[in-house]
Amino acid sequence: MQRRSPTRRAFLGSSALAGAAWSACQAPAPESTADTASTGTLGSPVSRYGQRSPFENATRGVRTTLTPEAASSRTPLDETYGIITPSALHFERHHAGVPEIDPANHELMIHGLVERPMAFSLEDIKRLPSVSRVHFVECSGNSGGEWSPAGAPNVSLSHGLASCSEWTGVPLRILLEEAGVRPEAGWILAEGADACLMQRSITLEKAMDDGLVAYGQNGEAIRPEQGYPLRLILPGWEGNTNVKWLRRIKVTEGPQYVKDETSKYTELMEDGTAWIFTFEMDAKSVITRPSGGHSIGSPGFVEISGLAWSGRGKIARVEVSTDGGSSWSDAELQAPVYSRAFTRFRLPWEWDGAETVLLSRCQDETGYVQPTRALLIEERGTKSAYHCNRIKGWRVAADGSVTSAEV
Ligand SMILES: Nc1nc2c(c(=O)[nH]1)N[C@H]1C(S)=C(S)[C@@H](COP(=O)(O)O)O[C@H]1N2
Ligand SMILES: [Mo]
Repeated sequence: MQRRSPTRRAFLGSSALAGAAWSACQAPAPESTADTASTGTLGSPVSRYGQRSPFENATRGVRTTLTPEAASSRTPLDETYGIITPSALHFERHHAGVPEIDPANHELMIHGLVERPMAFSLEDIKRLPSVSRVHFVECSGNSGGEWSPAGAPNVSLSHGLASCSEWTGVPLRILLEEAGVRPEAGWILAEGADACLMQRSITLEKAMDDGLVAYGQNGEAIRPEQGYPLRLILPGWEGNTNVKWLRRIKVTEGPQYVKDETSKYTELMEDGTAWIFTFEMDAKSVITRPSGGHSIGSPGFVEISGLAWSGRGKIARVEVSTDGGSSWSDAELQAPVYSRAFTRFRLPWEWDGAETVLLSRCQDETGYVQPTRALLIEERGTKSAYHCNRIKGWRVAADGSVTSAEV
């Protein structure tokens, strides 16, 4: 019988690196018969809607805050590959639960400082020119625990309020132009159809630049948790402004100072003043494998892999340190690198079995470099809960176990 796995020789020949990888493994696989159980038996028939393998069990980490409805769930970033978050694992943040909306009864109203107030049905919106773009959504409260020296123990808890999808929809500019924005307009107010009528003020400049009214996520309709049937995507801007279940846009002269931009989502400074409308997410990176809770096993080859993203454009560079910050190496960035999207970075590593700390540091195309915790505190003090983007460290112990490092 023909073996389907590559022989040791073929594997070694493929590249020097693969050779190193292979030498870390114990021994070539025996002539396995593990696959014969399925080869002699007919498999399952076709299905209408696919499911993952019953052997896969990655789940969102669920944390109930005030009530089950006002809660968040986190993406297990260490259990996703590439740059796209599977829709079923996209993090969730709801202030009043997930409404069930029949698209046949849903409309998006555009009114206020416009020539022609309009109401768009889903059908109307889907007739208009569409675009698909890959963008992350990140809650500005993501990594809030990283203000403390050690931070959260695993990457789901430290960075899991961020996910990345391919969003399809109509540029908001097209809808606003249909309605005819009046010259005195400077902002818009976006409102969701959930029980709390989530609202945020957004600059007209951003709305016209790259705002997207999305109905598609990763090739199918947006999931209810992500705002079905319509959500606002404001690439790179804090998650809260990406209003889900979008039902109304009011064009206004100035911002409205609604509750979610005054009582929350502001940054308290040391002198007691607060920053408001801190929209852009600063560049951030984190090593997802290996990360807290993992065990590397025996010394030898380990690929270090992680994610980097910036609300200001493309990721230009990611450096990784495998010695607690004494030296840094450039990680390889997976192409294509999209603007305001997750960027996958990888670095081959030969672990010698000694205790060490792994770090990643990214830079975006504006030249901005991800800060250390000390630098971030120097700039912003310790009173703000949101927008923490400091460098994260993972300690690898001599037994191969990985925990969060104080950096
Ligand atoms: N209508 C509405 N939009 C909303 C929210 C909400 O509760 N209601 N939560 C916001 C917050 S705080 C975040 S971080 C993102 C989360 O998007 P996701 O649940 O698709 O990950 O949606 C934003 N849009
Ligand atoms: Mo959020």
